[in-house]
Amino acid sequence: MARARAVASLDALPRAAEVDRARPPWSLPLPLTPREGIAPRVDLDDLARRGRLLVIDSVAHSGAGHIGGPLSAMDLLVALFFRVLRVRPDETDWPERDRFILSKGHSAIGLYVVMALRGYFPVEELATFDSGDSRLQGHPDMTRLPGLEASTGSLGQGLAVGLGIALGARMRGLGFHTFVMLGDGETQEGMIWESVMVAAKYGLGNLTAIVDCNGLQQYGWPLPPGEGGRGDRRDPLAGTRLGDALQAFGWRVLEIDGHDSEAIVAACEDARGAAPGRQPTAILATTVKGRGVSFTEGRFEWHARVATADEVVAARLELGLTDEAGS
Ligand SMILES: Cc1ncc(C[n+]2csc(CCOP(=O)(O)OP(=O)(O)O)c2C)c(N)n1
Repeated sequence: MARARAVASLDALPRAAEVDRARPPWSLPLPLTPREGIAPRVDLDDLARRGRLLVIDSVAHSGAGHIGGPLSAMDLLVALFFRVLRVRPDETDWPERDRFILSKGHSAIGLYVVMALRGYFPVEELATFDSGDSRLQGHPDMTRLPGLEASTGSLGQGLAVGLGIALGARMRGLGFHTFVMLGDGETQEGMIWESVMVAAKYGLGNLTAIVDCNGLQQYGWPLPPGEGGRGDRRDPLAGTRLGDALQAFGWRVLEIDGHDSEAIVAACEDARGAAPGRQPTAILATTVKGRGVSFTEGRFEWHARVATADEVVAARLELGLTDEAGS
């Protein structure tokens, strides 16, 4: 990916590697005792607010990256890593761990932020995001960062990887669950539907797809038909009912508010509990692209914009992460 030009005022940013290391705004009730599998009770909404600021901050620090998708997915990622996934951040090759694949790999910074908060690596390492020698590449690279189950970024591929893992688990008699997160725009990729068919054919109840349904893609769909200032921006999914299509292929479908932490946890546990029924589950999570900050919400321009210094400060204020204790 071409690196965006750093703005002149970037030096004024509260950088993870400098200012924030002295007084982390994301200070948590650590340690999170990772070997318990599920993290002890913490406020998921509070974590998500911290996560959103870290996304904006890390992208501003690196000068390139995505904002809209990571922010729409943040509540899903936090709920998964803190309540749903049975993982051991200090033992990433634990054979019985649940598998999570971020098929919409451009939202990598959202995943890294949550992994850092969960204890996979130091939060300070987020300051290396997207630099050449970093473990935290712009798109997930499983050869660099332990804890990633797949390298993604070319949309459409993650569900195929997940179904292979789920099928392998079945054949080896392992009881873990595989979760794959997709973008709603990503479901336009044909390979998704090949995977949907195969997962149903083999009755992979141990596979769950979570679709981040934020209704926008890279260039939004802000123009009515015929007004194509930058190609044809009409929504090619308009009129397609994703849930009906998945059900027709033999999947269970759950529809939830993707910003409601309890609903997310309940749907994921429902999917896990339904595994013996041999029907894969799709969780269609309605979200808002850029969720959490007024000037990024619902704006396709923030798909991959870099915040200015003023915008970082404004986001911090809106997210309520400004007081003395940094809480
Ligand atoms: C095969 C492929 N085509 C195009 C892209 C470029 N691209 C990156 S993100 C994106 C939009 C994805 O939209 P969606 O899946 O809805 O993700 P979200 O809105 O959650 O960011 C596109 C077209 C890509 N990464 N891979």
